[in-house]
Amino acid sequence: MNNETVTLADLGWSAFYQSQLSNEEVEEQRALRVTEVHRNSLETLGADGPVRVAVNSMMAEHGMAVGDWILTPRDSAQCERVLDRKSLIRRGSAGLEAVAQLIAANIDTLFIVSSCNADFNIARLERYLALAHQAEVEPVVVLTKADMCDDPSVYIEKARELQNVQTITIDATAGDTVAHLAPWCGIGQTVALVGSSGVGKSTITNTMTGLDILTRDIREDDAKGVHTTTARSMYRMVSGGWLIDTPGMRALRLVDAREAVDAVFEDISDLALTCKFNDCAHESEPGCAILAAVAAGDLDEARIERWQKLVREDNHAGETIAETRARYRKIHKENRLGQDIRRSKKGK
Ligand SMILES: Nc1nc2c(ncn2[C@@H]2O[C@H](COP(=O)(O)OP(=O)(O)O)[C@@H](O)[C@H]2O)c(=O)[nH]1
Ligand SMILES: [Mg+2]
Repeated sequence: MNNETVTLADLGWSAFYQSQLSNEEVEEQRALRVTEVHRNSLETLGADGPVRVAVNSMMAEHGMAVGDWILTPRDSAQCERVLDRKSLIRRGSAGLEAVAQLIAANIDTLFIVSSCNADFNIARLERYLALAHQAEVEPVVVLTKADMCDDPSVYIEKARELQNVQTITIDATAGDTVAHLAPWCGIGQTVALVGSSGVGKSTITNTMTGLDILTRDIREDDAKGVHTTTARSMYRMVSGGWLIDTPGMRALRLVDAREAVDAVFEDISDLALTCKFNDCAHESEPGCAILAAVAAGDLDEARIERWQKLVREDNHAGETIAETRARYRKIHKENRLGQDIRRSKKGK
């Protein structure tokens, strides 16, 4: 991010944030954008350059993400307020914890990266679309390795299954990537990348920033604070915007995303509202609008299955520890019951 001076507008400041400030705050406070989040401190950038801010209890309670805007008095580095976010990417944490981790705030665009090859997978793209929808970030599907594929238009065609989503194909290693992604990467704009390993996220990052971040790739365990100093999280792009790359971006799971999943499958979820039973499982129930549409050839069964899978996954992600334990207990009990029945049958 070098030491060149930036204005608040360069950093993405807009009326959305300005309007949150009282007159007093306008006079006495300064706005800083969070570029790195560590356990006890944050790195931030403002109109007067970088400022290190100690994490106080208010921030700890609020939860901080790279990309956040905070206010401090002009002559101190004591954070007094975290401004409302226009977007927030969270993820469900691994294991039995029900707490969501904050990954990145105030992003404008989520580049959902896949390749013009076997990595291309509609179900995965749909999951990321739900994520973008939930985070209130504009999704753009970026298909890399177009240069290694005979006919990239095949993938554009497949991506049409994703409703109303912009899709572009690029060669991430080529310099013209900067021009292709420019509409989302200009001054004041912030982007993040998601996608499987090997699809070209680091290559895009290097091309867009002119840096060589590839060689010091962030490791997933950074999220636990193990290697927090290996990489910065918010990079300036050559086109003027910002790219947020945090370890948590690598393993995103949906949490509390039922509404977002339904939005990605709007045609199906709308139709489901007209089923006879409001807890219809769309399996064999009478009066099921979904089954009727499939029978009439109006709906693709594979899409319905993908929708249900995401809904199920989200149900589990949103449950509390107690609910997870109860679910496991129930499964365990059913298994035991099954064993008992089998055993008693054998015994006969
Ligand atoms: N030819 C070509 N190679 C690419 C493209 N995108 C990525 N690669 C190559 O694919 C490999 C994996 O890319 P990388 O950026 O490390 O993927 P990441 O795991 O998503 O960060 C590297 O060898 C890249 O040079 C592309 O659009 N065209
Ligand atoms: Mg990488």
